[in-house]
Amino acid sequence: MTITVHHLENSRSQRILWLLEELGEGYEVRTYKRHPKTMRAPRELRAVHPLGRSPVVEVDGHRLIETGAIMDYLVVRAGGRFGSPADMDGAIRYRQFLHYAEGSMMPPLLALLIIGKLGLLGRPARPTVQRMLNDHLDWLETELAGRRYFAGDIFTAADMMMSFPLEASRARGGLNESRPNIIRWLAEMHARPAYQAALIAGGPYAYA
Ligand SMILES: N[C@@H](CCC(=O)N[C@@H](CS)C(=O)NCC(=O)O)C(=O)O
Repeated sequence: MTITVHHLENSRSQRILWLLEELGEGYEVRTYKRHPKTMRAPRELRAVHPLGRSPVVEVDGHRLIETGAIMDYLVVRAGGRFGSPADMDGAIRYRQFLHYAEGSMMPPLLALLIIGKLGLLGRPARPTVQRMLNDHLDWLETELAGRRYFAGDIFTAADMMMSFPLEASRARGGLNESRPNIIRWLAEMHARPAYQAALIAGGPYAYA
């Protein structure tokens, strides 16, 4: 059965294409362009799901939203490939990062995006939000000091989930070579053949 990914260009739904490439699954991409001024998704996406956000995935007769939940479903469906490590510590970290990426890390990044759009009006809020993001980046840098991947020694869907917040941090959150473990990890992610194949499938993506 065909898997259909409703994908907004330049967005976090890129991660779903990446996972499907890693899994070697066939899939169809419907790409939506952002409004050139507002950068919002087009109205057609609301016909797919009332929230009008991406990703939306049609699979096995279901229509799924929410990147982490979609990843979880696709991993389980594939017999656990790129899923939880077998050891308990690894399993806990896997689940933690699968949820943390959108639940905790994206909110300050979204705030920074809005602050940037507000120009002078947003300026007073910037240092506070930047400090919040720095706390995340400092912690993640130490997490990757002793481990190659977020869950442990093996590459998992938790790494794919963490890619977008860390790419966005590099684009607008001050992440740079002063945090070498994160930068090393990002370079390794970007070098994966499936990551590169997903870029071709997904069209414009400013964060790679
Ligand atoms: N937590 C959700 C966030 C979904 C979301 O906000 N997607 C953005 C893409 S970066 C979107 O569709 N934005 C379109 C808009 O705001 O109009 C998920 O991970 O799926």
